[in-house]
Amino acid sequence: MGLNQAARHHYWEKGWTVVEGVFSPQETEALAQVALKVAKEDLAADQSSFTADQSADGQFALRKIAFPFTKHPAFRAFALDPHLRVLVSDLLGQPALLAVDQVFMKPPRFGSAKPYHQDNFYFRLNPADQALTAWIALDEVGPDNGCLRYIAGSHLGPILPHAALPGEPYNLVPDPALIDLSREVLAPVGTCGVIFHHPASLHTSHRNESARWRRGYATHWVSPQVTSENTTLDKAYYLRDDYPKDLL
Ligand SMILES: O=C(O)CCC(=O)C(=O)O
Repeated sequence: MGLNQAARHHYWEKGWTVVEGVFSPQETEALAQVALKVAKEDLAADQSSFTADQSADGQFALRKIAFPFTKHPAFRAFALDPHLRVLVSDLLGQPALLAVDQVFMKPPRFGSAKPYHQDNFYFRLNPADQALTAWIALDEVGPDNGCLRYIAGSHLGPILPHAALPGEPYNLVPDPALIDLSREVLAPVGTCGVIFHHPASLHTSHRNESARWRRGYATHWVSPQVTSENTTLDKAYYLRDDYPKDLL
């Protein structure tokens, strides 16, 4: 099933769109459990501030699983789900190739904020209109547990200069004076839903203040025409020998 007209319009006008119920509750819950297992393994191997948060009482929690596609076959099956790919292709107007992925973890009452940023400051993809992020909700996500927030229409503006936040070298952010918070819109989404956002969309998420998890599986897609000004696509998944040939 493809994307409806209203969802497509919202994406191109505002810079993101929410599609509920893309995955089944069973498969989503199974992947959420895999995410916990992989995060535990990753945390055992690396508790550096680049990947983990530390609470006031000294507990560690993984903030992000890097390259989950390479770490467990369940991520691979999930990311290459045919329904998801149809929706991505609909937005790109081109065949969709999976380039890279990550899971953003926010444990209950612990997960830290992700400050405002534009993905294309990091990725440098061209043409940006033929690339997007599909952020898959592995939990019900609302204002209390750190839903995504967007600056409406920011994808139509330039990529802003970003600089590291004091004490958070992994978080590169634009000058707050350049972010028009009056245009901020929250994007709650149910478990199994997907938020698609443009690489130039300014987005953020707050700390998880709730007693429940907030896990988001971010899959980053490009069309065959897209190139990067940096090394983002050098190890793109669609270049791997084990990427299904019929999806190229
Ligand atoms: O999940 C988050 O809090 C951040 C997500 C994000 O920055 C992204 O998917 O590009």
